[in-house]
Amino acid sequence: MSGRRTGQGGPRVVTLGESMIVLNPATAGPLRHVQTFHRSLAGAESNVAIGLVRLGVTTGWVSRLGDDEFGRYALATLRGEGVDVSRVIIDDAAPTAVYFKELRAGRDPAVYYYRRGSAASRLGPADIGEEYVAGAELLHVTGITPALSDSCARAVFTAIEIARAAGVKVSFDPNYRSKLWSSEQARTTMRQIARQADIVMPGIAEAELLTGHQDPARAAAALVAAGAGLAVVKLGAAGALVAGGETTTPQNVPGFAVTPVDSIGAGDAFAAAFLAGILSGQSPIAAARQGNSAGAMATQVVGDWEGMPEGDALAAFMAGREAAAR
Ligand code: KDG
Repeated sequence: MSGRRTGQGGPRVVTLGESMIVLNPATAGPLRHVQTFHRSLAGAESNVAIGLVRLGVTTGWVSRLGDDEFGRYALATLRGEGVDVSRVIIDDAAPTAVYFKELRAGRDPAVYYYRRGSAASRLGPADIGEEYVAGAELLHVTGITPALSDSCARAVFTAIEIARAAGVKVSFDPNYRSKLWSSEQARTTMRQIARQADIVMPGIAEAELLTGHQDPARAAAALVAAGAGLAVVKLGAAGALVAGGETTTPQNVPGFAVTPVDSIGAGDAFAAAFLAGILSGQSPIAAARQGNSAGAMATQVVGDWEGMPEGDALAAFMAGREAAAR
């Protein structure tokens, strides 16, 4: 998958989905007691887009944003990070979505969404530029977008159809969000997507949801048997299991021991660095090691994308080199 598709001026990777304003609490505990929030941007697909761009891979993000202050902030942030936002539609009929994080000692944060009826939930098949997707090397989709609305689900399947017809690889991170749909709805739709994807990157629980196997190695093998070219099950701090390609038996790629300050976005950092590795011709094992490193690094910074590493920082982390603190 290394090398540029010829005759196209667009980004190497295209992704689509919803970005929201995230309000990060300044203090831990139930939100009713939190007085101060720090505003930032969130959205699994735009997180991956930022991560890819930071690793030198041109990436475009397709979506709708409200014609409001938060929409303008989201657009400026993504543009500032170097993501191609030329296909983003400003929709004056609906707002940009918002979500709140709640910090809980010793556990992953809880999230509260205010996104129903948002501008991004109005994304539809007509918003997917055929040439834009067909000119890329990779289309990246997640299981969040089809959960937002029927038109979003159709947009995802349209993008996949365009990609497959044009020989563009498809990667899929299930990113199951139980607050958006039932596990039965999610399983049905996600299986349809996984079957058509070249690369499937679930977490342990998502791998079980997709395959019925609790054991990640069996789940990874089942995903490959169901049609995925490569299956990578993310195991959190324990690393990742890689199956498919030249890896006949699922192989464990160990993770890095770090003390997280914010785990949200680690999976997106993994996805970005893994995909960047594959796009640059690395083996799936080497790409997973790079993904594990980026995932660990992302947990060291508060925010969903702020901790996504640039190439130099990633290389230094992987080599065990620490930047001097003083
Ligand atoms: O993957 C991190 C995401 O959970 C976050 O940035 C917000 O897209 C998001 C979601 O739907 O939860």
